[in-house]
Amino acid sequence: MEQRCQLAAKGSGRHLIWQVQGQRRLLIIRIMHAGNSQTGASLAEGQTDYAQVVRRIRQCAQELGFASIGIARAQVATATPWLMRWLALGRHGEMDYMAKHAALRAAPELLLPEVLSVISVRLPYWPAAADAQVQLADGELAYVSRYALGRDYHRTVRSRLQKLIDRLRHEAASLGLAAPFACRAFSDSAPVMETEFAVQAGIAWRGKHTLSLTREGSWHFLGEIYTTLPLPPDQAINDHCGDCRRCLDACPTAAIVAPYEVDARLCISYLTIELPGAIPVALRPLIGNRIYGCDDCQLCCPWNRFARIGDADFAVRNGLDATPLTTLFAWSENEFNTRLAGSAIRRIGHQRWLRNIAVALGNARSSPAIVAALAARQDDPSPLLREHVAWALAEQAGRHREPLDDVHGHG
Ligand code: B12
Ligand code: SF4
Ligand code: SF4
Repeated sequence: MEQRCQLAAKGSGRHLIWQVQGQRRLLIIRIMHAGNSQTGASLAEGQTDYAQVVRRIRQCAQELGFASIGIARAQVATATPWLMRWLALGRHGEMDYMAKHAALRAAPELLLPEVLSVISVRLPYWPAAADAQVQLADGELAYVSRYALGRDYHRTVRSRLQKLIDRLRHEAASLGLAAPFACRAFSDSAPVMETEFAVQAGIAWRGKHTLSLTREGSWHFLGEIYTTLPLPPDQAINDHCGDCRRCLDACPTAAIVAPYEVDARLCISYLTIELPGAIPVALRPLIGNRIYGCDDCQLCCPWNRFARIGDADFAVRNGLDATPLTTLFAWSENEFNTRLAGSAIRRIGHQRWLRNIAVALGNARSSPAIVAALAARQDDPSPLLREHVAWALAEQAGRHREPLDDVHGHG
């Protein structure tokens, strides 16, 4: 999808820039009208009451399970220099799509010509799962980040946003809007500055871990609708991180290099999900039993004490919250694909899945069952997996010797 968007952007050229400048002037006029309708100023005959449109879709968003909805202007000028700096520092690692599509991220009108407003929503996902801290402390169990225990969110969020668009069309028409307008729905599916829009739309503030955060915590997905409608924008809310820096201190790999700055190359989420090749050896021991993503910077956040159970679509499937590493390591490719159908985990493929579990097995307490599980895959056709298995077996062997070394040392 991101590639298609890029082609469209290339073809547009100078004409587009001229068009965008013209649209900006129009935008100011149209948003002034929308502002009037929000403050209750009377509407000229035939004018659409956009504030009323928003009130009506807020109700619909709630019915669709979204915890909040807000409106932002389709402008990201203040955030763009930070994105460019992050890219220039190489903090995106091998996520080439972040660099390749930076221009689309920085110019929403390249994804939807004449876009004026962004409807930003959040959908809570915290599942009723086994205790995360207990699981993290038990090296023989796999830890899968909470967002991936259930159904793949990309499809869920976007299909609900599509329903919201249908409702938006219905409400706009019933309030007298005759002119056609365009909409596009996204949820981590295109180069969109999702957190930036959530912040501008007042549905969250940005936590020091860079994620969007609310008084009900951060266990939510973000989604957006770009629209050419001039909807009245909401106000941003205050940041409530204060002096807290728990997320920076809790991060196992020190990937939050400064407040509001994550170096993805160090982040366990990147290492276990995005990185296609070998996981850097120095970082492997810090990964523990986290085989898909990481939640530590959220588990420690005081605001997440107020989180409630999220949407039913994200309820735990396949017992992924309490399965031994050795069980998951034994899954064949066919089992992986069948059991994880409809899960975001399936996107990384069987080989990366096994690579991650091999690292976790290497980090686990020494046990004959773990050594046997690793040995069963030491001749795997994949050189990537073979190398990780060899590393894990060496770690296991080293750990097995440790107590004896201690006895000799102190004896
Ligand atoms: C790339 C990406 C990643 C990368 C990089 C993460 C990152 N922090 O940049 C990796 C793979 C590491 C990752 C991990 C995770 N991700 Co992610 N990710 C994205 C993605 C696709 C783009 C984010 C992005 O643009 N990063 C680029 C950098 C430059 O942006 P940024 O850090 O937000 O920086 C901004 C500000 O911090 C500010 N800024 C920068 N420096 C400074 C300095 C100062 C002083 C100030 C004031 C501001 C400032 O300017 C920047 C530009 O706006 C978004 C979806 C999307 N399209 O937006 C999901 C998204 C952010 N991820 C999401 C999730 C759930 C996660 C994980 C929790 C998954 C997991 N459990 O493993 C982890 C959390 C790790 C973390 N602490 O960020 C959700 C977050 C939901 C939420 N509650 O906010 C999103 C929104 C997807 C979605 N639709 O729900 N992710
Ligand atoms: S997801 Fe984990 S590794 Fe990444 S920033 Fe948060 S705590 Fe650090
Ligand atoms: S742990 Fe503290 S600093 Fe980090 S996001 Fe939560 S409140 Fe903000």
